[in-house]
Amino acid sequence: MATNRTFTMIKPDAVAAGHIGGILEQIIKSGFKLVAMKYTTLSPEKAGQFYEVHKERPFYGELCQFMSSGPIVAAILEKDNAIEDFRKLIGATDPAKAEVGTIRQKFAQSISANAVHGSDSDDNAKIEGDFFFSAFERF
Ligand code: RTP
Ligand code: MG
Repeated sequence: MATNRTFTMIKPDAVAAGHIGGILEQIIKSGFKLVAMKYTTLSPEKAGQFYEVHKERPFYGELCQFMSSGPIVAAILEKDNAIEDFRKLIGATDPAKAEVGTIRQKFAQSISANAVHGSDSDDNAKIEGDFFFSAFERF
Protein backbone atom coordinates (compact mmCIF):
# COMPACT_ATOMS: atom_id res chain seq x y z
CA MET A 1 0.00 0.00 0.00
CA ALA A 2 1.37 3.44 -0.92
CA THR A 3 1.91 5.79 2.01
CA ASN A 4 2.37 9.56 2.00
CA ARG A 5 5.70 9.69 3.81
CA THR A 6 9.35 9.72 2.84
CA PHE A 7 12.64 9.99 4.71
CA THR A 8 15.47 12.39 3.90
CA MET A 9 18.92 13.38 5.10
CA ILE A 10 20.77 16.59 4.35
CA LYS A 11 24.23 15.10 3.84
CA PRO A 12 27.51 16.33 5.41
CA ASP A 13 28.62 18.27 2.30
CA ALA A 14 25.46 20.40 2.23
CA VAL A 15 25.47 20.95 6.01
CA ALA A 16 29.14 22.04 5.88
CA ALA A 17 28.44 24.38 2.97
CA GLY A 18 25.68 26.17 4.93
CA HIS A 19 22.76 24.86 2.87
CA ILE A 20 20.48 23.50 5.65
CA GLY A 21 18.24 26.57 5.49
CA GLY A 22 18.07 26.74 1.68
CA ILE A 23 17.30 23.05 1.31
CA LEU A 24 14.63 22.99 4.05
CA GLU A 25 13.03 26.08 2.54
CA GLN A 26 12.76 24.43 -0.88
CA ILE A 27 11.39 21.21 0.66
CA ILE A 28 8.71 23.03 2.67
CA LYS A 29 7.78 25.39 -0.20
CA SER A 30 7.30 22.28 -2.36
CA GLY A 31 4.50 21.14 -0.07
CA PHE A 32 6.23 18.69 2.28
CA LYS A 33 5.32 18.82 5.97
CA LEU A 34 7.86 17.96 8.67
CA VAL A 35 6.83 14.91 10.70
CA ALA A 36 10.19 14.52 12.50
CA MET A 37 13.61 16.15 12.31
CA LYS A 38 17.01 15.96 14.02
CA TYR A 39 20.56 17.34 13.68
CA THR A 40 22.92 14.46 14.39
CA THR A 41 25.91 12.44 13.18
CA LEU A 42 26.27 8.90 11.87
CA SER A 43 29.22 6.85 13.12
CA PRO A 44 30.91 4.77 10.37
CA GLU A 45 29.15 1.69 11.85
CA LYS A 46 25.73 3.37 11.78
CA ALA A 47 26.32 4.62 8.22
CA GLY A 48 27.27 1.06 7.26
CA GLN A 49 24.01 -0.24 8.73
CA PHE A 50 21.93 2.47 7.06
CA TYR A 51 23.44 1.75 3.62
CA GLU A 52 23.62 -2.04 4.08
CA VAL A 53 21.67 -2.55 0.80
CA HIS A 54 24.66 -1.07 -1.05
CA LYS A 55 27.33 -3.17 0.68
CA GLU A 56 28.34 -5.03 -2.49
CA ARG A 57 28.61 -1.81 -4.53
CA PRO A 58 32.13 -0.43 -5.24
CA PHE A 59 31.32 2.92 -3.62
CA TYR A 60 30.08 1.47 -0.29
CA GLY A 61 33.27 2.20 1.72
CA GLU A 62 33.55 5.74 0.38
CA LEU A 63 29.82 6.32 0.98
CA CYS A 64 29.97 5.22 4.64
CA GLN A 65 33.10 7.27 5.26
CA PHE A 66 31.53 10.35 3.66
CA MET A 67 28.21 9.99 5.50
CA SER A 68 30.02 9.86 8.85
CA SER A 69 32.37 12.78 8.06
CA GLY A 70 30.21 15.47 9.70
CA PRO A 71 26.75 16.35 10.98
CA ILE A 72 23.61 15.62 9.00
CA VAL A 73 19.94 16.57 9.26
CA ALA A 74 17.54 13.60 9.22
CA ALA A 75 13.81 14.10 8.66
CA ILE A 76 10.53 12.34 7.94
CA LEU A 77 8.39 14.26 5.44
CA GLU A 78 4.71 14.03 4.54
CA LYS A 79 2.95 14.83 1.26
CA ASP A 80 0.68 13.01 -1.19
CA ASN A 81 2.83 10.84 -3.45
CA ALA A 82 5.81 11.64 -1.17
CA ILE A 83 8.39 9.15 -2.48
CA GLU A 84 8.06 10.02 -6.16
CA ASP A 85 7.55 13.77 -5.67
CA PHE A 86 10.56 14.03 -3.34
CA ARG A 87 12.86 12.15 -5.73
CA LYS A 88 11.71 14.51 -8.49
CA LEU A 89 12.46 17.49 -6.23
CA ILE A 90 16.01 16.33 -5.41
CA GLY A 91 16.95 15.33 -8.99
CA ALA A 92 19.34 12.70 -10.37
CA THR A 93 21.98 11.04 -8.13
CA ASP A 94 24.72 12.75 -10.16
CA PRO A 95 24.18 16.53 -9.83
CA ALA A 96 25.70 17.04 -13.29
CA LYS A 97 22.67 15.15 -14.66
CA ALA A 98 20.08 16.69 -12.31
CA GLU A 99 17.41 18.93 -13.84
CA VAL A 100 17.76 22.69 -13.37
CA GLY A 101 16.07 23.88 -10.18
CA THR A 102 16.34 20.54 -8.37
CA ILE A 103 17.99 20.44 -4.95
CA ARG A 104 20.97 18.42 -6.15
CA GLN A 105 21.49 20.68 -9.18
CA LYS A 106 21.51 23.73 -6.88
CA PHE A 107 23.31 22.44 -3.79
CA ALA A 108 25.31 19.27 -4.57
CA GLN A 109 28.99 19.02 -5.45
CA SER A 110 29.44 15.52 -6.93
CA ILE A 111 27.85 12.06 -7.22
CA SER A 112 29.20 11.18 -3.75
CA ALA A 113 28.73 14.56 -2.09
CA ASN A 114 25.22 14.95 -3.47
CA ALA A 115 23.56 17.06 -0.75
CA VAL A 116 20.48 14.97 0.07
CA HIS A 117 19.08 11.48 0.42
CA GLY A 118 15.55 10.48 -0.53
CA SER A 119 13.94 7.08 0.14
CA ASP A 120 13.30 4.98 -2.96
CA SER A 121 10.17 3.09 -1.80
CA ASP A 122 7.44 3.13 0.85
CA ASP A 123 9.01 0.13 2.60
CA ASN A 124 12.43 1.78 2.73
CA ALA A 125 10.94 5.10 3.91
CA LYS A 126 9.48 3.27 6.92
CA ILE A 127 12.71 1.34 7.63
CA GLU A 128 14.84 4.50 7.31
CA GLY A 129 12.50 6.66 9.43
CA ASP A 130 12.44 3.97 12.14
CA PHE A 131 16.27 3.88 12.04
CA PHE A 132 16.42 7.49 13.29
CA PHE A 133 13.17 8.26 15.13
CA SER A 134 11.16 6.81 17.99
CA ALA A 135 7.36 7.19 18.17
CA PHE A 136 7.78 10.12 20.61
CA GLU A 137 9.83 12.10 18.10
CA ARG A 138 7.12 12.25 15.41
CA PHE A 139 4.32 14.78 15.03
P1 RTP B 1 20.17 8.36 -2.06
O1 RTP B 1 19.91 6.92 -1.71
O2 RTP B 1 21.30 8.99 -1.26
O3 RTP B 1 18.93 9.21 -2.06
O4 RTP B 1 20.70 8.44 -3.57
P2 RTP B 1 20.13 7.68 -4.84
O5 RTP B 1 18.94 6.83 -4.47
O6 RTP B 1 19.94 8.72 -5.89
O7 RTP B 1 21.36 6.76 -5.23
P3 RTP B 1 21.73 5.29 -4.74
O8 RTP B 1 21.95 4.45 -5.94
O9 RTP B 1 20.75 4.82 -3.70
O10 RTP B 1 23.15 5.50 -4.07
C1 RTP B 1 23.26 5.92 -2.72
C2 RTP B 1 24.33 6.99 -2.63
O11 RTP B 1 25.59 6.43 -2.90
C3 RTP B 1 26.43 7.40 -3.51
N1 RTP B 1 26.89 6.93 -4.79
N2 RTP B 1 28.13 7.08 -5.18
N3 RTP B 1 30.53 7.02 -6.64
C4 RTP B 1 29.42 6.52 -7.19
O12 RTP B 1 29.40 6.04 -8.30
C5 RTP B 1 28.21 6.55 -6.40
N4 RTP B 1 27.03 6.07 -6.78
C6 RTP B 1 26.19 6.33 -5.75
C7 RTP B 1 25.61 8.66 -3.70
O13 RTP B 1 25.88 9.53 -2.61
C8 RTP B 1 24.19 8.14 -3.63
O14 RTP B 1 23.34 9.16 -3.22
MG1 MG C 1 18.99 5.44 -2.86
